[in-house]
Amino acid sequence: MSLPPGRLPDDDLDLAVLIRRFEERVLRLFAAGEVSGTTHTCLGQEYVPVALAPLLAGDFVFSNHRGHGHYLAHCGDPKGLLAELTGREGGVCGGVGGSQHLRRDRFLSTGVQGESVPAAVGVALHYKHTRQARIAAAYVGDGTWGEGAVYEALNMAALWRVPLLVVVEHNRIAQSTPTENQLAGTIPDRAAAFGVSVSETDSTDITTIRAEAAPHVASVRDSHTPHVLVAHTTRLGPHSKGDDTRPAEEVARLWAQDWLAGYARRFPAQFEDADERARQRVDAVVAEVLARPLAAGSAR
Ligand SMILES: Cc1ncc(C[n+]2csc(CCOP(=O)(O)OP(=O)(O)O)c2C)c(N)n1
Repeated sequence: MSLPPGRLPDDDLDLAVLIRRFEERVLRLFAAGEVSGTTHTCLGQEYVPVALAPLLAGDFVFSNHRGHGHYLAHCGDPKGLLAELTGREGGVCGGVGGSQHLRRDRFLSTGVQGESVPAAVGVALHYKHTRQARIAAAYVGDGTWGEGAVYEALNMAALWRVPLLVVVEHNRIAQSTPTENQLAGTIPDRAAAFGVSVSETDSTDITTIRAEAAPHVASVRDSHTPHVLVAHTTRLGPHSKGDDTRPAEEVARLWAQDWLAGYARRFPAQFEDADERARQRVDAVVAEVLARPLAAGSAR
């Protein structure tokens, strides 16, 4: 049965709302002293990994400092993630990695900007040599195009023709620096300089983004040609915890355009059901995880 235009399948909406409620709770838990190390949330950007996750099942996903949504979309497992953030038993990495350093199966995140792209090229080269139909995907921010490693990696990826997908979550800010103050030219032009193909999307609709990305992901997989997918998006939250240096009016303007609130206005009944499920799930995850003992290797 086809859905009305713009209406998301329940699974996609459930996952996106779960990520939103999870991230909101992480900020509250941080304020309560329950989170070890630092944390960066993906508030406003949830829909990007939700859109891409089904296209990348079985692939290697590299994530960055803002990786909770990536982890939840690609691996599920909110309990393992929360236990990792709070240094409790059962954390993805035994409570040692924290928010930015998650490793599980074919998922790896790093807090070092740009570090993932060369590593992803290596994994992609391995997949090519061993004739696996897998690709390596790396999520990076637009600010990470200030890192030289990204260009060395793109150079080798194009030269060696490896199945690499770079997903740029282009939120127009890097910590406190607006993109226009630090990026000369454009990201597509920079990728094109290496002969790497680029696609861009402004959409916040999960179904649309997935449909747009599908042929590019298929081409990376089938033709072993790297691709850069630029998703124009919005960071609604602070860079990390309470460090939003943008004027309050600008942040208010961004929240007024929140993609999820817009969805809730268009499909209120479906949204309310999904929201209730997400809130209950996050409540249950928090209650269970915080009742666990601290992990032996935890930094707390
Ligand atoms: C090599 C390196 N330099 C600096 C930092 C500190 N740092 C963490 S996130 C960040 C900004 C990242 O901006 P962007 O890539 O646009 O991603 P966003 O935070 O907007 O998602 C900075 C400077 C770092 N983690 N790694």
